[in-house]
Amino acid sequence: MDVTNADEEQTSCNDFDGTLEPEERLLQTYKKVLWLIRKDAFWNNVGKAFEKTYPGIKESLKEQMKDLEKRDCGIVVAGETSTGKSTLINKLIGHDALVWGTLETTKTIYRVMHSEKMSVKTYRSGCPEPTRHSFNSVHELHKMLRELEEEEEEEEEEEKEEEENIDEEEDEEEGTDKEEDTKEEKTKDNMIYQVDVLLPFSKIQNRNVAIVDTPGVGDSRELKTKLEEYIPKAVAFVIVLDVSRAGGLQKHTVMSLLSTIKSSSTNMKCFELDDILFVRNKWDNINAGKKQRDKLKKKLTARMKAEWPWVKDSQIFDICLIKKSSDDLSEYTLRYEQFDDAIHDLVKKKENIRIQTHGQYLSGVILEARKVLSEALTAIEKQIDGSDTIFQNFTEHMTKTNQAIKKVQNDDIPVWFPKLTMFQMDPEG
Ligand SMILES: Nc1nc2c(ncn2[C@@H]2O[C@H](COP(=O)(O)OP(=O)(O)OP(=O)(O)O)[C@@H](O)[C@H]2O)c(=O)[nH]1
Ligand SMILES: [Mg+2]
Repeated sequence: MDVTNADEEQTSCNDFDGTLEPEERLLQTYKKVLWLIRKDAFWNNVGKAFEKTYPGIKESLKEQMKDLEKRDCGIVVAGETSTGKSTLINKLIGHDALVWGTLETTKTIYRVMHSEKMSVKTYRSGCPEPTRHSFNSVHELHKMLRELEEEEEEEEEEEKEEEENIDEEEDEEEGTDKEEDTKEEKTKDNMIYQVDVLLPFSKIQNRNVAIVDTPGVGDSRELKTKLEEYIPKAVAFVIVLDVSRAGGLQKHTVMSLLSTIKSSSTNMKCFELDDILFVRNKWDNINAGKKQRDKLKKKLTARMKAEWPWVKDSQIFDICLIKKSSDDLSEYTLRYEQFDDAIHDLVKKKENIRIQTHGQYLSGVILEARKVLSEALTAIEKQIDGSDTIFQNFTEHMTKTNQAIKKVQNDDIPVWFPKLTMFQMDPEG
């Protein structure tokens, strides 16, 4: 899936697409560095020395490239079903855009991004291009999202019925399998696997970080799969808990979520555990005085830390998204404001994170390549055979590389990129 091809129109959502250009250039740089490292002239001479600092470099470079290819910079909002994920995102973006409600389950991945113009892009399996719809008001946009959710619900029900029919028919006779397979494929072929929601955010006017609403973890295996498939693309998480349900922790759901995140994290180069925020929502449902609530808070925090020792107090936010006017819940309003600030900081931190992370990694690799080559070149200079053109070519490239890297060393990270492309080596050269 490539968001770049989504449309030709000049809108600010293209600002999001605009980040692809440097990413593509970075990918080319990766390919060229890999080409250089694989070359016999490099590998046979300095491969061992290089692997002292970068063990398994060839594999690592391929893994890094895969990570860069994910492109998404998503802050994923996840948790058990009906904990308030969609309500939370609506509050963050200042619009009643996403579908929420006790009976309104989010059924797919929604990437919410800032754009001056309002639009929705739907991605269906089997369709190479997303379909784009433009809107003049949030109300219209919300109405369309509601229709999409209803469509998904109908499909889900149809599939369930089909599954039941298949089970019954399988019992009765064999041989109709092919017909049923095509039916099932047809439904899956057209399935919405992702929706982009573009609209102006009141505060988070960031162009390439998406806040991602996900299906709640509950009974549906299919919805859980949609979430799990998206997890490796995430750069941060907000885990939403309902304090009034299942002991306030939904331990099993969160445990399974965190273990999926952990097992994916070796291949998530732009994510660290500090980038997980926990939101404990629905304090209004705890029918108790302040003292008892505080006691419960402490207990929940202690249980969380016992399960996940890396969790810090600053990562936990006790909030209340909906409250009756009679309740004194001002401390939750204050904590929500702190959460709002934390999200803004996270968005800032994650802006252009793939380019920054991979740029720094590549700079390090190239720097090391320069170092080991300089050392090796000095050591064997006298042995160079004048007729060995490949080696001469190679040393020329490396001299250029050395000069360019020197320049990079003297610059700040934000301006390193154009310089990096200067010393890309031509694989044909
Ligand atoms: N009492 C109370 N209800 C809340 C609070 N926050 C959200 N809700 C309600 O919880 C219900 C579920 O909210 P959603 O935002 O749809 O929850 P969700 O996590 O997105 O649900 P799924 O998409 O089904 O996983 C809605 O009826 C909200 O109004 C809160 O702080 N207190
Ligand atoms: Mg939802």
